[in-house]
Amino acid sequence: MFLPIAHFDLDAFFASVEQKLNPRLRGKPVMVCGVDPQGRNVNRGVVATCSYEARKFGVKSGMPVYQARRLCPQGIFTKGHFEEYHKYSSLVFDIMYKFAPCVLRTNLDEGFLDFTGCETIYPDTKSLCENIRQEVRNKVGINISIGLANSRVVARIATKLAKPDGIVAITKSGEEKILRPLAIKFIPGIGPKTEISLNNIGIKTIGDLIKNKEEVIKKLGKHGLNLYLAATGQDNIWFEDRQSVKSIGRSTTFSKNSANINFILSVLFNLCDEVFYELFEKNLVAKCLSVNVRYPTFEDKQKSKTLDHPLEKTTDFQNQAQQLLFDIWDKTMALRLIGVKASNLIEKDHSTIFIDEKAKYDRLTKAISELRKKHGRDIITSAFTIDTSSPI
Ligand code: TTP
Ligand code: MG
Repeated sequence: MFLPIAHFDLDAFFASVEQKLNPRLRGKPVMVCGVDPQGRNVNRGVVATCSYEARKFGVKSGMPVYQARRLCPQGIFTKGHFEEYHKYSSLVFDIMYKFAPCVLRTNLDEGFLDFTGCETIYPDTKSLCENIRQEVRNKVGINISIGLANSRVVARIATKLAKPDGIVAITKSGEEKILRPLAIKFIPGIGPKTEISLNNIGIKTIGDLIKNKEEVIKKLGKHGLNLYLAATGQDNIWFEDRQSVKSIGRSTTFSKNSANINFILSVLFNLCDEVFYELFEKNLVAKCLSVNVRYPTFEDKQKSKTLDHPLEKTTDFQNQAQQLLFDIWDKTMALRLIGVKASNLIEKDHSTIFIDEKAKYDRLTKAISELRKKHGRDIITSAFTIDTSSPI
């Protein structure tokens, strides 16, 4: 069966990584706490995620830890491991890059594969995705669910139906039969408030929403139209490559506190490189750059700079970030975390491509970006960014 779009999402991602790292946690209800969705340490008393064994007790992401303890007193509560989640995420994405011509990473544990135009090489994307699942299971050791369809929105709904550890394919003709009876909360973009307000006017299923198109649009305006498009299997604004992003940032908590300037700069340059290429991919440029650090005492410092002109080269980006870092760090005190963020984002002005030097650099950036999409991020890196593993 050929369906062009696949969506994948790792099962209970942070908890699965913890179970993989620590065999004693396998098969047990595990709650991961004290991290945000990017795996960064946070002081919040909520469960970031929990294993499927814990979900049987009613524990959910975002639930206060005390409530989770009450529901599942025998559960194992563990803190998160940021570097490991990033490492496992890269392992999974490397497999995706190997199989798919176009990979869109939407989250650490989630993304889309686009096989449009690949009918000849991949006449059966469902068996291909079964192979991908197998490879992730064998090489990475965690479970993954995949949804296949003709559009991103339906593929994403299919993944929800496939969970845990499954695959679901929804063809165009199957859409009506499978989607219409589902509760409206299956539509991406419907939060609890919209769900209640639509339920209150008798709209409970996707089929109800389609039948009451005019009423939904009257009630919710443009949002209503987007929901209608999603309900009928058409990609709406949430599924276009996001242009409305407000900022793009990356940060790393070191495995050990470090004052080693070479190490710190290599991490900073690596983060800059990731942000730079993500901006490039989204056709955006930043008008503001910020760098933040965290000291072992958990004191945070941040410095931002509004830029006179967009930074068109990775090296300019890195130099600017280095200056900001040196404004907030005396090069001697140990650091615990470092981050970089590009904000005040605007669409790239293509007129600049007529300037020779810039055009040349853009072609280089594009070539590197394509290589990374195909073979993984590590296929080509700046020499400055290599030494990221030795904080001392
Ligand atoms: P999800 O993919 O939403 O959840 P999950 O992978 O834990 O479980 P599943 O996909 O099988 O339903 O999120 C990916 C990771 O992001 C998750 O493992 C932990 C983190 N996360 C949070 O820290 N807080 C949250 O509220 C959510 C939803 C996720
Ligand atoms: Mg997941």
